Amino acid sequence: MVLCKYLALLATVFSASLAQNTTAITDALSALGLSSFALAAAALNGTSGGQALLSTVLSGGNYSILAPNNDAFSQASSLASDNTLLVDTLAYHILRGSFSSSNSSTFNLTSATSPNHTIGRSMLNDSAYVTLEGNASQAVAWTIESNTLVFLNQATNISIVNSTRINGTGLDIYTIDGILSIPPSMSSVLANATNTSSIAGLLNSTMVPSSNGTNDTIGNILNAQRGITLFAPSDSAFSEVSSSLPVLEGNLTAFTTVLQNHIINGSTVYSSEITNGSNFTSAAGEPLTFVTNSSGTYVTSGSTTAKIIATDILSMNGVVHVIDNVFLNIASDSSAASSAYNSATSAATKLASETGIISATAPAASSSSSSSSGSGSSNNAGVASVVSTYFMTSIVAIVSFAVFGVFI
Ligand SMILES: *[C@@H]1O[C@H](CO)[C@@H](O)[C@H](O)[C@H]1NC(C)=O
Ligand SMILES: *[C@@H]1O[C@H](CO)[C@@H](O)[C@H](O)[C@H]1NC(C)=O
Ligand SMILES: *[C@@H]1O[C@H](CO)[C@@H](O)[C@H](O)[C@H]1NC(C)=O
Ligand SMILES: *[C@@H]1O[C@H](CO)[C@@H](O)[C@H](O)[C@H]1NC(C)=O
Ligand SMILES: *[C@@H]1O[C@H](CO)[C@@H](O)[C@H](O)[C@H]1NC(C)=O
Ligand SMILES: *[C@@H]1O[C@H](CO)[C@@H](O)[C@H](O)[C@H]1NC(C)=O
Ligand SMILES: *[C@@H]1O[C@H](CO)[C@@H](O)[C@H](O)[C@H]1NC(C)=O
Ligand SMILES: *[C@@H]1O[C@H](CO)[C@@H](O)[C@H](O)[C@H]1NC(C)=O
Ligand SMILES: *[C@@H]1O[C@H](CO)[C@@H](O)[C@H](O)[C@H]1NC(C)=O
Ligand SMILES: *[C@@H]1O[C@H](CO)[C@@H](O)[C@H](O)[C@H]1NC(C)=O
Ligand SMILES: *[C@@H]1O[C@H](CO)[C@@H](O)[C@H](O)[C@H]1NC(C)=O
Ligand SMILES: CC(=O)N[C@H]1CO[C@H](CO)[C@@H](O)[C@@H]1O
Repeated sequence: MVLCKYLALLATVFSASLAQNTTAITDALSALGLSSFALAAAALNGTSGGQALLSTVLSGGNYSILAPNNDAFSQASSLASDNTLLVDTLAYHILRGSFSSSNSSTFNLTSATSPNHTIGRSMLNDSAYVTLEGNASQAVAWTIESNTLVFLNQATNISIVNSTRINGTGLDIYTIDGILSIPPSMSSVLANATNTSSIAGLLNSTMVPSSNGTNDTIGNILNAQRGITLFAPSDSAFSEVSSSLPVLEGNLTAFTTVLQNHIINGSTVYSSEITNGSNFTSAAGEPLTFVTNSSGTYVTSGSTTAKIIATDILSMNGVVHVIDNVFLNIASDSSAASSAYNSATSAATKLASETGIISATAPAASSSSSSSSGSGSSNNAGVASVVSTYFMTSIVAIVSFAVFGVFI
């Protein structure tokens, strides 16, 4: 019935490679009881984007399909009325690559050696929903909690409830018990995540001149960047420095530099890419160094070390990690910032073809820095004079330079 219609459709519209093993696919989908998923996939035929997605996935290569079960679909009324959202949502449910090393049925989307969080890349690359660096497609993050695989950043727990490999194809199908939501903009992620309402409010209420000469919130300016890793101080971290904040906010230059020292510009660095001893360059051009030990992972900027207390909060244009301290670091190095941004941008071209688990060994973010490591105070003095020159001549230039960290 539904399945047969779906398969007939695929056979006529799409490449022969699927038709080759129609029987196996029919068996797999019906054995998994995925009639709603089959119906949704069939609806992809209605748009050119959907046809492109299906023909890519079905014409060869390894993909892992996270197929919501019928109960999950029955609760997703908004999908039915919006074809673009349907295509993009289904694209977010298809991971690039195979995550299972054996042909046998398993619920595991990862190997035992994976880091706590496992990150894979989906097929979602519509710029209406994802603006990562290098046109990378959006990531999906999951973890194992009490022997159950759970997807992160979802309003409710979504788990894998069954899986199968379709013989004769590169396709693994994992049945999941919910529909994954696509990561929203960084400002809405911050407004919604646990412990990040202070920074959300601060970014939303601080107006700065944007590159086109109009005033805009820092939140909107950050949302417009491609590839941002934000180390977001928690609400309690902000309350501990509350006496410094008004002073800082009164000086846009200092405020912007402090904020930049919480950001890696041009690179979306997931927790799996942060290893003991890794060293990235902040958007202010200063080192962000990482230490992992039995009590957790820590990040240092200037003289302040913070513990990373939540990771891999995905956004449309990057990722947020929550930290338990504010880096009140006004040091900056513009040439180190541009050089790090430039090398991140060139490394990012590889991301579009990335498959499998995203980890530190994958071709991902790299950092480079030509920063001289002089003492804090002499560095600050040099930066301060550069900053005040800019500040006097053109606040528009300094702030947009400062926020983007790349344009000079
Ligand atoms: C899991 O999938 C297999 C086929 O791969 C099927 O035989 C079995 O009934 C499914 N179990 C559930 C609980 O859906
Ligand atoms: C699927 O798309 C093809 C090509 O656009 C069209 O010929 C066919 O009628 C469509 N089928 C359905 C069921 O919409
Ligand atoms: C692993 O990730 C889960 C979900 O984010 C978190 O609750 C747990 O504390 C993490 N465990 C470790 C050891 O980091
Ligand atoms: C915010 O979180 C709530 C509960 O976790 C969820 O229902 C809602 O959809 C989220 N809103 C956004 C904009 O992500
Ligand atoms: C897939 O092939 C393997 C061996 O290649 C076989 O053991 C397994 O039963 C097949 N699965 C299905 C669903 O036919
Ligand atoms: C199709 O799948 C069956 C098992 O389901 C397998 O025996 C057969 O080799 C597959 N055919 C092709 C052409 O790969
Ligand atoms: C930003 O502030 C405006 C008005 O102050 C408010 O309406 C909006 O909800 C805020 N947005 C976020 C993401 O906090
Ligand atoms: C931007 O804000 C500044 C400071 O509040 C103000 O002087 C300026 O007129 C504003 N510019 C625009 C284009 O609104
Ligand atoms: C200026 O840039 C901001 C992004 O920072 C954007 O929201 C705004 O619409 C732009 N304004 C004009 C007039 O282009
Ligand atoms: C703003 O902060 C910078 C350091 O980042 C400092 O050099 C400058 O003097 C401050 N400006 C004012 C008006 O206090
Ligand atoms: C990080 O890189 C910077 C710039 O290359 C260097 O000065 C600093 O010593 C490095 N820190 C660590 C802990 O490796
Ligand atoms: C069903 C299954 O194979 N579960 C395994 C998934 O991986 C975790 C961690 O490696 C194991 O503990 C489960 O037994």
